[in-house]
Order: sequence, then C-alpha cells, then structure tokens
Amino acid sequence: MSTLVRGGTVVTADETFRADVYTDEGVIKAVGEDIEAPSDARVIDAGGQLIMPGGIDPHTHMELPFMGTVASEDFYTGTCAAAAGGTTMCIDFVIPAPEEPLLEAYNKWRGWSEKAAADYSFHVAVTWWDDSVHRDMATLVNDKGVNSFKHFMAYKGAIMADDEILVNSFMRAKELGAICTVHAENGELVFRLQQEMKDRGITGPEGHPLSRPPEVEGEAANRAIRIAQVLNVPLYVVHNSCKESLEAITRARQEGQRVYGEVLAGHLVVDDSVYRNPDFEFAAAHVMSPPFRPKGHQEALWRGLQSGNLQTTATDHCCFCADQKAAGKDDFSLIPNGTAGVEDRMSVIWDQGVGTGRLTPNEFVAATSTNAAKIFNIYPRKGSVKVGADADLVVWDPEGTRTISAKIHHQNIDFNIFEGMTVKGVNTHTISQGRIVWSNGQLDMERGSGRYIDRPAFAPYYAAMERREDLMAPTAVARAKAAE
Ligand code: URQ
Ligand code: ZN
Ligand code: ZN
Repeated sequence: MSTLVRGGTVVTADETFRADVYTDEGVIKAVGEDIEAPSDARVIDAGGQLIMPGGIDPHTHMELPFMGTVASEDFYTGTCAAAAGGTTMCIDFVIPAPEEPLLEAYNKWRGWSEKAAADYSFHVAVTWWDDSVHRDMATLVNDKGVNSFKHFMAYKGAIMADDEILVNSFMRAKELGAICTVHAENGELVFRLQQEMKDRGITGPEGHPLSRPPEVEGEAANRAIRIAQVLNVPLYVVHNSCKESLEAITRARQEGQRVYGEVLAGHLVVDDSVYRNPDFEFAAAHVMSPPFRPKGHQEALWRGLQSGNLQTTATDHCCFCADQKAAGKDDFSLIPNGTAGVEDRMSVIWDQGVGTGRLTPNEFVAATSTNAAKIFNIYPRKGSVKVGADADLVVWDPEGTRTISAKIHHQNIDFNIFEGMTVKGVNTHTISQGRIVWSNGQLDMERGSGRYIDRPAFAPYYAAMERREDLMAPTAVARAKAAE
C-alpha cells in the first residue's frame, strides 16, 4: 500500500516547506517536490493544506478499571476516535493495583490493547514497593520497551505513591535510564479536604474542585521536582492545570533541572464554572483530577506553552458515561474521575493556539507530536516527516471548520467537554502506518492493526548527565566526591 500526498506544505516542529510526501510499506520513503509515484499509489491532493506528523497523545486511559468501574472507551474505539481527530499514537498507562506484580499488570494491559487500531505504548505506574517492583522495573525497561514510570501522588487508599515509593522508584528509574512522571496532587490533603467538604454538607460536584485547590497541586509538583533534583533524575509532570505547578516547573527549568510539563487541551480552554452548573450530570461529567480551574489559570498555561516551560499537550482521555458518574450522586468523592478529548485535542489546540496567534504552526507540531516523541525517546520514528520515519501523518486544512458535539463524535462517551465549540483547523485526512484511515469524514480502520511501540531507555544520556556536575544536586556532587 503506497500513498502520495501531493501539493501540500510540510510543517514540522522546525520548518515549513512545500513538498509532496510519498509513503510505502508503512514508512515515509520520499519528501520533496514533484514526486512521481507508482500508478497504483493512492493519491491525496493536499493543495492548500498542510502535511504534519500525526498527533501523539502522551496521556490516555483506554478501558481503565478505576473507582469501581471501567472507562467506557476501549483501545479499539479510542484509537479510532483519536485518528478521526488527527492523533495517530497514544501513550497509555499500565496501572498495577498495590501488591499486583508490575509484569502481571503489564501483560494484562497488553492483552487489552491488542484490539487497538493505531500505534500505542505504555507508561507503567509504580503504586507500591518491594524487591519485586525493583526487579520488574528492570525487566520492563530492558525487555519490554518501557522507558517511563508513572507515580500518582493523589488517590490515597488506592494507587497513591507516598514519598518512600517516590524515592525508591525514582532511584531505580535513574539506574535503568528511565524517566519518571507524576500526577502531582497531595493525596493526603485531598483526602482531608474531601472529608471537610462533606462534613460541611457539600456533597455535590462543586465539592470536587473545593477539595483539590491549586495549592494542593503546586505542593506536590514542587515536592516531586525537588526529589528528582536531589536524586538527579529527569521528571515529567503530567496534566499541569494551574499557575502553581507551572511556577514550580518554570523555576526548576530556569535552574537547568531536567523537568518537562504536559498540559491538557481541556485545562487550556475549560474553567471551573462548569462545577457550579446546577445540572448534576453536566457538572459530574467534568469531574476529573486535577479539576478545571478558575479563569486566569488557562491563560497562564498557554503562556507556559509559548514560553517553552510546558512542552506537550495531551487529553488524559478517561471516559465515564452519565450512568457511571451517577455513582457519586450523593458523594462527589465517588464520581469516577475522568473526561474525554482524544478526538478534539488537535483542532482545539490549533483553533485556540495557532488561530489566536499564541502558537506558530511549527510550535503546534512540537506541542502535539514532536516534543512527546523526543521526551519519550521515539523520535524521529514518530513525530517527524522524515524519510525512514513511520508513515503517521495528518493532512490539515487550516481553513476548515467543524462544530464539536457528543452527538457526532467518535468517542465512546455520552458527553463532550468541548460541546458546541466551533473550531477552525481540521484534519481532512489521517494516515496511520501509511494507510489512509480517515478521509472525507469517514474512518477506515482495522481492529488489531495497532502496534505496541517500544521506547528505548535513555541510559547513554544519563551517563553523560552524571558527568555534568553542574546538573547534579549538591548532595549528588558530595556523594560522587566521597566515592572518588
Ligand atoms: O488521574 C488520572 O490521570 C486518571 C485516573 C484519569 N482521571 C483523571 O481524573 N485525570
Ligand atoms: Zn492523573
Ligand atoms: Zn491520567
């Protein structure tokens, strides 16, 4: 199956140039002007349109078992919805229950993800600690293509990682050449504030943001950053929602610490007024953590992207329908946390980023694809329009518009946090592994055709980092000297 995308303008994270793109056997074979393709090649006329790397969403939770239910989007429907919106790869999460062997959980998730219709990979969460976790982390890095370990600092009594787990896991990740990622909310404070809200008789969804104020996120982000600094391990902070966590990241980066920040499309455009809507279903549909924030935080997050202090955009796509959210009808802390976004991220970020002048098209590509590929060590195979890269592309019409609605979206959820939003900037075609999987508003995807993408460890990089004393925390320098 060969495809020629003809007459378009290639936009990458670094450059913009007129070129055709020819793909065959799932790989980009040629990028240049006036490419002659075989007579049987499928041809896309991209005149007046852009050709960009397929979107990479570094944060999804397809069919996640969570809070007593299972997310309604599975790996097949979720990868289809992603492709409908121009995203060709998702990095999802293996989340072992405490005491569940990491390798067992990994194999379980690999079984679930065999139905995927586009490429994917897994971060693995460390939710408990003993020697077997220490051992399984090495197997995951050395034999299973995992180079990132997640730590939920929230969700006390469930999957929360306390400081002891953070320190053990961060040290182990560093030894293995893996990056650490965190969900940064202080789970102890959330637990107490949830109790306080309920003691005051606040049981509706409006209690959710009240129990997780920005300070709770800022504290955890800073704590994770400082632990990573002392242990000298790179850190990726997921779904930054507020000024407080952004400030912690900005300070660290200004001091040369290797910290990366992710922001969700939802947190960039939705504010906390949604929780004051009197309709329970509407407010509960927006219950996710960290919560949507008061006006003002959104603009700060955009400035974080513009300044380069936030590097990636994601969705945290974790779907629960109204009947599932109803579990928290009388107690907001029982509402399954999660919202959708995998189909709309690219257009929302283009419309509100490029369309407003906040981002250039090149910065858009960096934030929706290339930076995630680089941070998680799959560039240029992913996130590029280079010869030899995987043929994951979007043909983008910057003048095209669509109105977002749960009535027509492909996501398996009965709600859309961007409902009614008319966005300018749409993918007219999505190409995954060289196949045209979305065109003229129609999906053409094959269940099970998605591949698990190995992500190599960073070991060589870390070795260099060890030699750079200016990057090492004083304690690490002292330790190194003592060891001499
Ligand atoms: O915390 C997460 O990232 C998962 C459990 C999805 N839910 C959410 O509210 N963000
Ligand atoms: Zn999270
Ligand atoms: Zn998440």
